[in-house]
Amino acid sequence: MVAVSNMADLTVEDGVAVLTIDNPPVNALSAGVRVGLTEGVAMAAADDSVSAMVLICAGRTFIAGADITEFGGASTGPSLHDALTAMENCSKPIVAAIHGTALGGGLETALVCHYRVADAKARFGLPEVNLGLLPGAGGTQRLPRVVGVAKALEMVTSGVPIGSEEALASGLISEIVEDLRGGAIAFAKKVVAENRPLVRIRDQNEKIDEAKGKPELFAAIRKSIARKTRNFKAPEFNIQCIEAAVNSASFDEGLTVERSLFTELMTGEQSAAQRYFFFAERMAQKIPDVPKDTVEIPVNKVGVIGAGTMGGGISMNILNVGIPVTIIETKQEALDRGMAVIRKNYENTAKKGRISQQDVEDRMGLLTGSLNMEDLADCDMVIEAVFENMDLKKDIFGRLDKIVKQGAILASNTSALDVNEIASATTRPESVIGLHFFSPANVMKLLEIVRGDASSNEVIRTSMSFAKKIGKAAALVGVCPGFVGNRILAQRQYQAQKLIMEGAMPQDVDKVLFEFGLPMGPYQMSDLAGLDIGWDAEKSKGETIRDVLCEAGRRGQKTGAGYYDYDENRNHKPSAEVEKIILEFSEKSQNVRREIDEEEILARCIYPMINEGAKILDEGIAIRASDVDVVWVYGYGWPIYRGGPMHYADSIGLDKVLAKMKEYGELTGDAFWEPSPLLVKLAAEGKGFKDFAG
Ligand code: T1G
Repeated sequence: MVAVSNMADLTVEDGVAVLTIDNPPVNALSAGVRVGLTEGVAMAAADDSVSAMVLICAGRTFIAGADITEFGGASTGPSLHDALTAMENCSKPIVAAIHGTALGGGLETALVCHYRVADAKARFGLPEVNLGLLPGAGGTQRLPRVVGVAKALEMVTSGVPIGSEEALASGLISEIVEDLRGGAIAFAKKVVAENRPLVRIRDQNEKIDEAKGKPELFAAIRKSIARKTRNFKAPEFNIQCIEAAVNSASFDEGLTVERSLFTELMTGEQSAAQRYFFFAERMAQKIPDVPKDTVEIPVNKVGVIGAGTMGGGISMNILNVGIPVTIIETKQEALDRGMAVIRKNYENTAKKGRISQQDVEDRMGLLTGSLNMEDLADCDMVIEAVFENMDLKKDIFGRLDKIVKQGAILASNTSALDVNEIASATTRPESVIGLHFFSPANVMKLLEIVRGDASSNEVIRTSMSFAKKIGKAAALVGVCPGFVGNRILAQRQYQAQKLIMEGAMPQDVDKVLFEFGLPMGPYQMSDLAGLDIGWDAEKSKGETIRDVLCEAGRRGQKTGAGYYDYDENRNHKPSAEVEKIILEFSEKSQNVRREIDEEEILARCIYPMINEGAKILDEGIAIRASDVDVVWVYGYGWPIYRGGPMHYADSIGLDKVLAKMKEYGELTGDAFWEPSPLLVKLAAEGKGFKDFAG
C-alpha cells in the first residue's frame, strides 16, 4: 500500500490498482483528496503491472461532494476540474465503487470514471441546488448524457438523490454488487478481459440529441418548480446548464456555460446564505454543556395526550419511524375522530403514491387509542398536546408523575407557557422538557426543544436525537414567553399593526414580506389562523382593529372575510370594508396617516425581529445566533436563501440595523425601538452575530 496523499492510498491487487479515499466523516473533496485522485491515477497509469483501477472510499460513504468548508477560501492543491480531467483521460479503465451517498462533486467524480458499480443501498444525487449552487465539475453536462435530459433536470432542480435500482435502470451504474470492493475488482477485471471500451460520458451524445428541438422539456420543469422555487436563483441556473448541454455545439462549450453560471452563484448572496444554513442546521445539534457521551434514554414506546390537530400530527411523526404510540383522549368521540384523521392523512399520502397502503396499515397498527392515562405507565416518553391552559397542563403532569415509570421523558407541546411551572407539578422536573412542534406537526420541520431549569442532560440529549430520528430540525431554547420563534414573531406583528395605523394597508405590508421571500405576510397569516383565536365576543369593545373586524363577523378565511375578502377558492383580495374600518380606526386614535414606502415597511417588520433575536442571545435563551435562524427558516418560512434573520442582519451590517432602529425610535418616540445592548455592542465592535460566542 502506498499513501498517495494524506487522504488516499493505493494498493495493487492482481493487476487492479485500488485507490482508497479516506477523509472522514463524508470523504468530501478536500485538497488531500484531490491530490490523491490526481497522484493515484498518474501512479496507476504509469504502473505496467496495472491493467485497471478501482476508486473506492473508506468509512460510511463514497465522496459526498466538494468540501463546503473550503468554499470562499483560497483553494490549495490541484483543482477538481484538473483531477477529474486526468481521471477521464486515463488510459486504463477506472471503475468507481460506490456505497453510501455519491453526491455533488462525488457523483461528478464517479461520472468521469469509465464504469460505476454500487451496493444496493447506495444513493446518487446532485444536491448543489440546496446550497444555492449547481454541479460545477461537469455534472450538468455529463448526467443528462447518462440518465437523459428529463431525469437530469429533475435531479438537479430537486437535489433529491436516486437509489441503486433506479441508477442501474437509468444506466448510471453497470452493476449492483454485494461485496463492494471484491465486486468492483472483479468488474474491472471483466472490463479488461472483455476488452470493453474506455467509456467517456462526455463523448456520449445520444440522450442529448434526443432532446434537441424539444423546448417543452425545459418549459415543463420550469412550470413544475415555479411556485416552490420562487426567488431562488440556483434552480433556473441549473436548468440553463442542461439547456446548454443540449444546445451547445460541443461538450466543452456546455462546460464553459456551466462554469460561468457556477461562478455567478458561488459569489452570490443566496449561496452564501444557504451554505451558512447548511452548517447552522448541523451546529444546532451541538449542545456545549451537554457532554457528547451523555447516555440517551431508549425511546421505544411513546404516549401522546390529546388527539386533536397537534396530537395527531405529532403521533404521525413517531409512527412514521416505527415507534408504537398510545394516544389518549377524554371522550370516545374525540378519540375516534382523532384516529380517523390520522388514518385519512395516511390514506391521502398513499393516494399520492408517497407511501403504500401496507405502510398505512403498518403505521395504524402501531397506534393505540385509549381513554385511560394508566395505559401510559410503561412509555419511555409522553408528549402532552392539549390546549394552552396552565392549570390543565399542571393537572395532567401531576397525574403523569404518579403513573409513568421513572426515567421516562415527560414533554409538553406548549407553544408559550412556562415549562418550569409545568414541571413544578411533578416530583421529577429533571424529566420534564418542552417539545414545541409547529402546525401541521407532521409536515413542519422545526422542533423547538425547550429546556427547563431542571431538565437533565439525558433528557436533553435524548430529545435532540429523537428529533433527528423523526426527521425534525431541532433547536434547543430556554424558557421565556413565546420561546424563540413566537417571541420574535410578536415583534413583527406589533409593528405590522402599527404600520396600518400610520398609513399602510394590510396588502401593502403583506406584499413587501411576500416579495422578501416569506410564504405570506402577517395579515394573510392571521386570516389563515383565524382572527378570533383568543378573542372573546362578550368582552370585545372594539379596542383594536382585530376586535372591530371580529365584531363585524370578519373572522378570517373560514368566514370568507378577515383582513381580506376571500372567494370560493380561498383567493384573497383587498377589502374596501376593511380599508374603511382601518381609516376610521386610525382617525379615532388620532393617527395622522402618511405615505409609508416599502423600504420602511420591510425595515420596521424585520429589524425588530433582529433586535429581539439579540435580546434572546443576550439572555441565553438561544445558544447561538444560527439557532435563531434555524427556528425561523424551519418554523416560520424565512427564505433559506437569506439564511435567517440573524444572518440577514450580518449581511446588511449591524451598524445599519442599529442606525435604523434609532431613527424609528426618534420618529415614533416608541421605547419599542430601544436597541438590545448586544446589538449596540457588536455594532460598535464592527462585528456580527456570527461572532457572538454566548
Ligand atoms: N463538505 C464539508 N463537510 C461536510 C460535507 C461537505 N460536502 N458534507 C457533510 N459535511 C460534514 C457536516 O458538516 C458534519 O460535520 C458531518 O460532515 C456529517 O454530516 C463541485 C460545488 C452526506 C447526506 O451538498 O447532505 O459538490 O457537524 O451531519 O446526516 O459540483 O452531510 O459533524 O462537524 O450531515 O449522515 C454537494 C452535503 C457539495 C452534500 C450525510 N454535496 N452533505 O448526512 O451527516 S457542493 C452536498 C449532506 C459540490 C460540486 C459542488 C450530508 C450527508 P459535523 P451530517 P448525515
